[in-house]
Amino acid sequence: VIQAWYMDDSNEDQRLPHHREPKEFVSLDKLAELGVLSWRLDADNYETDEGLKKIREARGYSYMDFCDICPEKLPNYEEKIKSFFEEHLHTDEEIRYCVAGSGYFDVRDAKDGWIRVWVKKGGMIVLPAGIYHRFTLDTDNYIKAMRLFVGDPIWTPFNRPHDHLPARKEYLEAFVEKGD
Ligand code: KMT
Ligand code: NI
Repeated sequence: VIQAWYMDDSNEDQRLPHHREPKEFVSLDKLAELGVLSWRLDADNYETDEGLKKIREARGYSYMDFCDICPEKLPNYEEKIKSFFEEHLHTDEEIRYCVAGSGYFDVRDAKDGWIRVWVKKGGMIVLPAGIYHRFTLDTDNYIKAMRLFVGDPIWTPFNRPHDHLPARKEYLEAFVEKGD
């Protein structure tokens, strides 16, 4: 339910997979080294799932809502789709649990290459505060995601560059500088 790979640098449709030739897959361990955590959960039973409950308790994810990304349900759909795909960071974790559909979360690696993380039904992903990233639907054009947050949510995106933010500096110290 979660697969990741290095992207090519073609300017074709953002909803296409953009594999390199030959394909270069990225392991979930490598994602974890960048601070990107992931789990496989039972999306058909998210209301009662003990696995989800444990993660929420352990990580303090008290807030929860759903984001249904299709033209009928998302106000200002075209505008939002565009802004999701602008490279940005947040000052808090971005936590998404795909309960239907699928989508691509692109994250920057330590050398500024794009890794495309394909999250499908049952996949939950945590992007750490301060990582540059973006989101797009894939060619199936639909995702329903649970959004989680520690306390009152702050969704503000800071488009790149925002390198002076403490969240950015802390991210680099924790996950990038040590690795090189
Ligand atoms: C975000 O912050 O990029 C989003 O909420 C994208 C939609 S969640 C699948
Ligand atoms: Ni974001």
